[in-house]
Amino acid sequence: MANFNDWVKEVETLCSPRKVVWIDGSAEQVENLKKDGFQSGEIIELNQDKLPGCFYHRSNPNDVARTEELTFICTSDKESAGPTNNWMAPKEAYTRAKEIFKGSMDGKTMYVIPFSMGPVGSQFSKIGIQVTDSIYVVLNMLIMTRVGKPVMDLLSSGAEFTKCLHSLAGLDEKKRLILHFPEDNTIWSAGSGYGGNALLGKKCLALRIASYLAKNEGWLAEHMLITGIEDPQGNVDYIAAAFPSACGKTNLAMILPPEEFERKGYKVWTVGDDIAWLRVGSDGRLWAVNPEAGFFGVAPGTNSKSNPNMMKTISRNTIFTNVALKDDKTVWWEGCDEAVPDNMTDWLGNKWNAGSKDKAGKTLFAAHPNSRFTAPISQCPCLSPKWSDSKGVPISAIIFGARRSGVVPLVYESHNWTHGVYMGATMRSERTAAQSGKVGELRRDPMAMIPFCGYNMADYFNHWIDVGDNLKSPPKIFQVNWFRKDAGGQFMWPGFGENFRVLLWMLARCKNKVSAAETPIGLIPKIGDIDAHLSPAVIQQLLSVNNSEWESEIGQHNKFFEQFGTRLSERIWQEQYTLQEQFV
Ligand code: GTP
Ligand code: SPV
Ligand code: MN
Repeated sequence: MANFNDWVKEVETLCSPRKVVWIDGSAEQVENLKKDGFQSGEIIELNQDKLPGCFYHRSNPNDVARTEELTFICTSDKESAGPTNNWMAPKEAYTRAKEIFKGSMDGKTMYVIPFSMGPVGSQFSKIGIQVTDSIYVVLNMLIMTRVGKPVMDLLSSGAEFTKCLHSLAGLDEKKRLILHFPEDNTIWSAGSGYGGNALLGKKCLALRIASYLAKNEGWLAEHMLITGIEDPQGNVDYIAAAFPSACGKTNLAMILPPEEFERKGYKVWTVGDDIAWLRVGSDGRLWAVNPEAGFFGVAPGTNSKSNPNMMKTISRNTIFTNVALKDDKTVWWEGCDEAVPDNMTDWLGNKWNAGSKDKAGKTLFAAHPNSRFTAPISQCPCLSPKWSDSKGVPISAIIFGARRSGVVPLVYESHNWTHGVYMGATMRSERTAAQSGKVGELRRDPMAMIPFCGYNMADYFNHWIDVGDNLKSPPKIFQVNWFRKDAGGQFMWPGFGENFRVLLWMLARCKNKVSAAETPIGLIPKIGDIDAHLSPAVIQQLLSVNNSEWESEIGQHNKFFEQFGTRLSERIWQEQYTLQEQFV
């Protein structure tokens, strides 16, 4: 592997910046970066009395979410990327991107950020170097990853690293490309300054590149939260849960149990809210690590009732992106604690008042639906003392969660690991604002990984089965759906803190403390075992499995699996046939 200094020199020559600054994360350096950012207008200082250490950023209106259609896996062989990924031949990708990066930092500063995903120096962590011309990206990376001298020491001792090159390239949509070269351990991202497109340690490294490495090294990189639930006796059970983007991971990761459970002594301990790296431990259990060091969470809907722990977390040292700005230089978003104030500036920088409409007469949001906050995980009041343990935490239950207004019950349990893998693989969910595209449209999102799997998804499903074969005590696998609606279009389940009741049922199942009812698709709770303040009729409806709906649902999975040809394990097909037989 080439020396890291050689690589940095190489990209410097390509991008031709005015100067190069190595980021060490010192307080003095951060202050200087902020000052430069305030001066250039890239970031705006917020009210330091009310929001100490906080600042604000508006992204380009054409750059507000991940752009999956411009995201590519560049492997020498197209089949390695598989039918669910966009693919580009590495040679073509490098050639096209070089044209974009050539001189892209003319007159600008090139920042070099050595970072670690996972505790620095742990044998399970991965390090990277991100080069970028955006101060906003640097300040985000300083929160989301571990940056500093210990990482430099590892690099100096010759450690492997992921080469992450990023340039705003004028935020020109025509120059936007998010390229992954798993075979070269390299990421090149141009033309976007937003979230998962630009903070390359996150989705690009910790999921797309990591999933590829994980396949070869025998572990899993997943789009999952990790959290611990402590019972009144002081036992802590950990869960890992995969929900598609903007479907409730952050909220579940720091769920506040309903008061009656708090009084009994239940507690929740957050380990991570977006990404989990999972390994088979020497004890035959599955162990999970959160590779990140911060939260990049959805702002709208976050308030003291839905997520009080997050409200405390983001009260200081937080970056707010694309929310609305009040005239006292504090922030506001739809679904926050405060009624609509007068005289705000919206995420586009325009004056905004309640009822503001666009030219077509459509009501405008003050905050973009995918507006976000970036906050250090260390500020989370319910942070697990084990959040940075290099061994991770042992997982008792894996949860797949979809956003489905119909069909999918509140919760059901798989018969075994392979059936659970099938459940995850066949997940469909309604599209959210976290990615470009039409919100609400139903799309396939196996294991919530459709945008993030760095290799052929058939191999990925097969790898999940292999990992299960290596587990002596596999976690139980469940599917949940907090989003089922009634005939009037209202959510039937109150969600948020109330989800705790469903977690308790799942954990009771893991300990064989409660029985379950058989349905054609898996095991559901018996009415009365979900301890909620809802009428039995509503609970029954939430848990109902409609045979004709499911026959149609399952029938549609054939087409999805067929595209993988013979590459897909017979064991997945077997699950499909067994399920279909239930309906004939
Ligand atoms: P990413 O950061 O994009 O990966 O999203 P996420 O999965 O962490 O989603 P998050 O927890 O930020 O929630 C996204 C949206 O779903 C927010 O608007 C929440 O208010 C809403 N939400 C979360 N949990 C629930 C729930 O239990 N019920 C309902 N109805 N909405 C929820
Ligand atoms: C997601 O979209 O799943 C996110 C936000 O967590 S981003 O970092 O943009 O990927
Ligand atoms: Mn996410």
